[in-house]
Amino acid sequence: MRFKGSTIFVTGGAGFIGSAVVRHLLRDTHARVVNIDKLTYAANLNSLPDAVGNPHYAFEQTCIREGSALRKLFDKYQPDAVMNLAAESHVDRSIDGPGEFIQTNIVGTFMLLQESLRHWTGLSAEKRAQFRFLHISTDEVFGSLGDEGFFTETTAYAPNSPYSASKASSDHLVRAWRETYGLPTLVTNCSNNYGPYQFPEKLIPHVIIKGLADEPLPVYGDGQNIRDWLYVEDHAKALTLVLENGLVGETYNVGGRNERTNLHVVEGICDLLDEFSPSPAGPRRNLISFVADRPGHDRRYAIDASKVERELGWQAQEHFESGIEKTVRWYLDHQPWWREILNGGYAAARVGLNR
Ligand code: NAD
Ligand code: TDX
Repeated sequence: MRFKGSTIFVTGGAGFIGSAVVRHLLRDTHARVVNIDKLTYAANLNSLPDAVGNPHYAFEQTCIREGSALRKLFDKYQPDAVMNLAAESHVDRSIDGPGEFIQTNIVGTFMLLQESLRHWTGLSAEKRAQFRFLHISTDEVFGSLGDEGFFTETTAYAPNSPYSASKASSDHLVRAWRETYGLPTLVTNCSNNYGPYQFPEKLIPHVIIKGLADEPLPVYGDGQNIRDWLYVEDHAKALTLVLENGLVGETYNVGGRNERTNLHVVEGICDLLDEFSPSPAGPRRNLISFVADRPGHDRRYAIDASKVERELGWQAQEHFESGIEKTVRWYLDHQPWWREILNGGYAAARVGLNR
């Protein structure tokens, strides 16, 4: 009876990973889920088709930077756990406009910690012992790897982008609130997620949508940067396991053991599109276009996920080849979901060149 009688706050539950977490909690556990989301450009309540009307689900349009609004939610729902996924998440946007990243990722996490602490301090001893604050972070806080090696939980922080620096900062706040005030916190750092309902600014959905339209497919730099891909539903399961069985004060790296160069990923999507939806304009690989590199572009990320595998029994179910096929099919089968984003004014233009 997982999470029976528990109320879980999921911040950023209308985003890509947050919505996968909400769907997983509602489908596979008994938790009552409160989705706290400001509804920025990246949010989409259509990513939660089965949540509306579910008696275990509530939605609150609230910004995590607003302490008094958060306080009302803690008082109203009396949560047993907080999963913090609300963030500005796109590296390229952080290059052009770091301010929102500082405000939401750092100040917002600070506000959420403060209100969680206030709530936690007022709980009974038994409830205090059970309460958890799980902060969801990224492997980008560790910086960039060379050809060898992996990020582990003890790798030193060395963030290179405004986005990753803001996430690193929030991770440190979470740690400090445990060490100093005793708030029962945990942190996860994961690699690049992909799968259904991802906003089309990110590499994989961007290339699928541009490829379907027979438009140029932008590959930054030489295309040899490596990312370690994690299917979003595997990630959601890992997060609930960490919430359930993780040790307070620990950090867990989550990754799918799927390192691929960006060029390999883009070529693979081209071939799948050609197979599922051939174009009279010819093979999609002809659309690949090498463009100016991202400033401060990290070369390689790779996660050593052995701690979460060994200690919590988690294992990624999806291999990249199966996950990318599912993902391409999903975008083909769910065109209204992303066409609404394009019709709503998202231009899918290049950003983040610091011009
Ligand atoms: P996303 O951009 O798809 O969604 C973020 C959500 O947070 C949106 O629904 C948005 O409305 C909400 N939000 C933003 N600012 C808010 C605020 N001030 N108050 C309340 N809600 C706010 O992001 P994602 O890809 O789902 O990422 C979720 C988390 O996971 C982030 O913390 C991100 O740093 C982390 N992460 C993401 C990846 C990835 O590959 N996508 C990898 C590692 C870590
Ligand atoms: O059009 C593109 N062409 C391209 O070559 C885009 C959008 C990206 N890229 C490259 C840049 C990266 O090397 O592809 C790689 C992936 O880019 P993104 O999808 O922007 O992801 P990344 O910068 O790696 O960050 C992602 O993973 C870690 C998430 O956006 C972060 O929120 C997460 O923390």
